[in-house]
Amino acid sequence: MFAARRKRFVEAMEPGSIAILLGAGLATRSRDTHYRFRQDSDFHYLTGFDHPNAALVLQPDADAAFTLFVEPRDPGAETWTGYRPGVEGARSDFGADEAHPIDALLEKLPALLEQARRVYHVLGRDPRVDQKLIETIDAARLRSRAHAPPPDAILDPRAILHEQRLRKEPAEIEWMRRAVEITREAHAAAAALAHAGRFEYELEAALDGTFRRRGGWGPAYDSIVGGGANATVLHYIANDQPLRDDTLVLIDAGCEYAGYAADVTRTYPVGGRFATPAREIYELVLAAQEAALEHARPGATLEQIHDAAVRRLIDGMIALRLLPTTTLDDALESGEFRRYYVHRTSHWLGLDVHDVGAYSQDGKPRPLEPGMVLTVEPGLYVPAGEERAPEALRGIGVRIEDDVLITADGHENLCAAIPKHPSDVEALVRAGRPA
Ligand SMILES: [Mn+2]
Repeated sequence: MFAARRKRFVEAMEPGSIAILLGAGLATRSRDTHYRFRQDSDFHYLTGFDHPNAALVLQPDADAAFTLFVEPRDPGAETWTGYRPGVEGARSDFGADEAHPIDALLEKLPALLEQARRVYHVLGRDPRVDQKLIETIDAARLRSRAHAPPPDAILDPRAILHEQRLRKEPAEIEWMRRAVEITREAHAAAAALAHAGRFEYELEAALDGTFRRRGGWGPAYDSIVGGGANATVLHYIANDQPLRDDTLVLIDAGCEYAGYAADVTRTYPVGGRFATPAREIYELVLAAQEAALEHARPGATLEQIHDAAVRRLIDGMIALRLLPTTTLDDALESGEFRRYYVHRTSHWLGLDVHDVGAYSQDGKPRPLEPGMVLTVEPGLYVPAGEERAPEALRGIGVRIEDDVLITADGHENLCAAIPKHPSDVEALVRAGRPA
């Protein structure tokens, strides 16, 4: 699978070029402790090599078409931090034609660049590599009368790679299904705890527990568990407040499985019964999501999906007296709906939760194609201090988010098994006991 991806990548490179990509290092959490290692998504995509401080070189025209630079075996270090494949493992287990210790990268760069016409490299990741690259190209330019001409451009490999990653392979779709299935169970476990007196972190713990118990990496992004007005704070991750009766709790949480993210939001009524007016807002957001999902098909655009959601939301905002206008056109023109719906409706989903891939082509929204995976996540948030809103609506936030695979004739909602209709989410909460 990784070899096939490298082959497709290399086929899109310009003739006579070389690609040099760096893997991720360890990130410091505090003093001498690190965050758990996660490989750079592009590096993982091309190699499956999930160990820190590696680099890859692709030279389609050379004998060694695929070279890995890795941390060498080191029994002393491995006692502390665990197994490393080392140079030998890079060849035997990861298919490298050649492998070297990562410390040799800088010194080998000049020889690698000798025959290259173009260099694919992401600048700004490691200043030492950037510096060496520029020095080498400069030195070659001075010698170019006697030698082959130096590379005349440094190109961004992501232009190729991210188009590739945008269209998911069958295996990737299976991992995403698995990530969503674990997320379904996690949401059910958290929803069962959505009772007055419970703390937001108790729900988060249920999410985390399910993600890990079922073999996921953990949350694909910091889980949002926002009770009451915390639901109106879009990236609320403190998750340290108690839940109160007659409020909602918004949970935006997805499992990462085999590197792939699920990204799912549900909004649950604390205690298991939607009160008015929270129910009206909930039903409005659900209707907006259904309207948006109708446009999730080949040839349509994220712009059309967003537009369908916005129009339905505006209808509801007018009915709820959230807007001073009474017509859709006025509301669209004034943009005042953005007071309550500040984000877009969709983003790509894959190895990264906000996955890579261009959103437009030639300055226009790009048409959807089979194999693309995206979220559809309308919401409505009335800030607690928004004095222009009817008082009863202040502090209510709702979002409903599904993950969708574009198919040949429409879409498959990967989250179809995660309840979202009002009576079904009420039942999920009531399946648990009050605190
Ligand atoms: Mn999302």
